Amino acid sequence: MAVAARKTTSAGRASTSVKSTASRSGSKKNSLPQNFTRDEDVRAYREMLLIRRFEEKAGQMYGMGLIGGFCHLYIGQEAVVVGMEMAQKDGDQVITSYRDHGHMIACGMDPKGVMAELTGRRGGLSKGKGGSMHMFSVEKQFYGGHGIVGAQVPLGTGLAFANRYKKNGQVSIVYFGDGAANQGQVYESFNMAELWKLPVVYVIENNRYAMGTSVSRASAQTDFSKRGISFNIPGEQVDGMDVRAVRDAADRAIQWCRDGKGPYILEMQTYRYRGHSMSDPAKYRSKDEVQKMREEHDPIEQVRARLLKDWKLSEDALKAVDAEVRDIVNEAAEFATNDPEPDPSELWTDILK
Ligand SMILES: Cc1ncc(C[n+]2csc(CCOP(=O)(O)OP(=O)(O)O)c2C)c(N)n1
Ligand SMILES: [Mg+2]
Repeated sequence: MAVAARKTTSAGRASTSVKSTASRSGSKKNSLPQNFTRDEDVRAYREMLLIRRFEEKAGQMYGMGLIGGFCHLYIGQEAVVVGMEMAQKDGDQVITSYRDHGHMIACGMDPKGVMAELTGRRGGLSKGKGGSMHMFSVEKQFYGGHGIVGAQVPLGTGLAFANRYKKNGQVSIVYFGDGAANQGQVYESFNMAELWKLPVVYVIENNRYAMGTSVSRASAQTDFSKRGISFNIPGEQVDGMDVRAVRDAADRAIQWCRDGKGPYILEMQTYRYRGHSMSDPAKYRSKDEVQKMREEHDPIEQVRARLLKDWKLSEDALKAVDAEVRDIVNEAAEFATNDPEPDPSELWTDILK
């Protein structure tokens, strides 16, 4: 498949707060994030807000018993997937873990289809038979949704292998968590990716916890940008709460891949506001810690403040965006509540025999 035009354009550069570390030689790199244009800030605000409101609604519906099984919310981490997506071109692939609703929405998958899959309805993206962790879209180049920690890393590396084989110019974006980063299969993938110069960006979403275990308790090397050093893969630490810093780093990483230079690692320093899943009361951290992140680093509030102060958008203009987003989410929730469940005969379809 040919790669279409870039989804967004970049504006000028200015100094803000990205933390860039390891380059190919492991030395420090001090590049500065690009400022967004007004339209880019509006787009980032709208997309992050859509994910936030969608996830809040999913949380409510879970509480009402409309969603069963596991449900891992992405609230707090929105800038990562939106900033990455802003740097991608049509045709680039995305693959991630079970914390996947935000990734699907950022890929342009229909929120109605995602929500109806959460409630196990016919109109769900996997016909109501997959649930939160198992959705795919070939059309939007989204390859799941994987419940086995780290499993998406070799699979995403395989997508990159296919891209290189076909010489199609596409890049595979592989997301995984700080916990997953300690898995053996990740390093087997790193080795092959660098050896064969595969076009893959490994995005490590360091949200500080793997279930109830903090990074410092589980990881001997807590700087995840350095995890590729043994394989000569460059890496950067990025302020994953600042969508501009994410987009800026993503631009560099994706260009590196498109230039045929092989894989690239981005450690996104982010935070999840909710528990690991809906059943986690999150007693392993203080309420103050969460509150501080919300108050001082919230990715959506940062853009909102810029829209008001720097771009002089009115409160009414922002309210209009909020209302549009709420309508989309309410419509998705209504559909996901009223759509019928799959027919029992569907138990015997879509199965590998
Ligand atoms: C192979 C495997 N081991 C253990 C689990 C149980 N498990 C589910 S999520 C998780 C934590 C992963 O944390 P991280 O990679 O940081 O991702 P996050 O949930 O923070 O997004 C664990 C241990 C699993 N699903 N698969
Ligand atoms: Mg984690």
